[in-house]
Amino acid sequence: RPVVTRPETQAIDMNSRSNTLADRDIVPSEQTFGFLGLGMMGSTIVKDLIFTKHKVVVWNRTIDKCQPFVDAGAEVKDTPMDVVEAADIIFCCVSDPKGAKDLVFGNCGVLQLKDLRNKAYVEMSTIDPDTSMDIGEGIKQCNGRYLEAQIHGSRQEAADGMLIILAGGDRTVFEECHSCFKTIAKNTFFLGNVGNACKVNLILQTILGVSLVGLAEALALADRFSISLNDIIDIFDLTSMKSPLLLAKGKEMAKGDFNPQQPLSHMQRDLRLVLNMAENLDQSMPVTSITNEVFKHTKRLGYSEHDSSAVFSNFYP
Ligand code: NA7
Repeated sequence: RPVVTRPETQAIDMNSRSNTLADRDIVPSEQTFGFLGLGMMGSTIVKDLIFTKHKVVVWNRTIDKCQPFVDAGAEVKDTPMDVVEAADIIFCCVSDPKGAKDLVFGNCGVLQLKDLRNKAYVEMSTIDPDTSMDIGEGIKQCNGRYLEAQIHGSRQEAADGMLIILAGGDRTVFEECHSCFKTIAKNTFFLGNVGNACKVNLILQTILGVSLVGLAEALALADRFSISLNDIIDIFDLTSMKSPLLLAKGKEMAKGDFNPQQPLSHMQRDLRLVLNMAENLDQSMPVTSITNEVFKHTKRLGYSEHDSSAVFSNFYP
């Protein structure tokens, strides 16, 4: 089996700007915004918030990643708790539900501050509804306000300011985040109670995951017939089935270019969360279950950090 090399980590380009920002006429909120988690998504978001003149205080587990943001004008703090102390509205954007909970309930976490009056906490990490409700309850018990603001879109869409924000929880927080959301997203939806936005986000991810496996399996069959994958994609483009995302993913599969826009490990995490959610409802999800197995196996092949389109590799011996 060929050795799979990890994709190169791309350094954030602090000077790049999404073209959309010029047209959006953003008047920055006067509030101070905290940001926990400077991964690929978090970095891209914070970079644009600083550019649009928001006051930002940052923290990241690996502290070195904070330096470019400090150079660009942000303040850095030693712990999540310190960020909460310094900010009015705190965003969190980390890998998974466990990380999201650690930052709230853990040592030096948000709740160590005990009194969150006049503070609002906004969860952007992709999480399941139960985790969001637990976090929301913890924040509320300390008199804080809570909003889940799930970010739907790829890393490129984040860089283009073209995310979709799916929010649920405290509507006043949603409104107070307006200038931040306008900076990073093309659309925002307020979907009611805590949990609703997480459900909608995970349902969209189910459509994506299942579609990618279908696309990969079909292209692998074409390849076995020695039919050009580019021909298949060109014809697919002319059909009513076409979608910009599937076309882009098909091209990546044809080229074997799995530069991570939506890491495969995140896709599999989402499918796992979907299946747990469905399990609690006794909802049958046979296709999603198989899709999850395919992604799990592709992770074992070494493609966790590649793009979700690397699921194509699963169909080669
Ligand atoms: P990345 O680029 O993989 O970054 C993950 C970030 O999460 C990074 O800042 C990590 O810190 C941080 N992280 C992960 N686990 C923890 C724990 N346990 N405690 C503290 N911090 C943690 O992911 P993306 O930026 O692409 O995506 C982030 C979210 O946005 C994800 O939920 C997507 O679905 C949407 P590190 O730098 O490794 O110290």
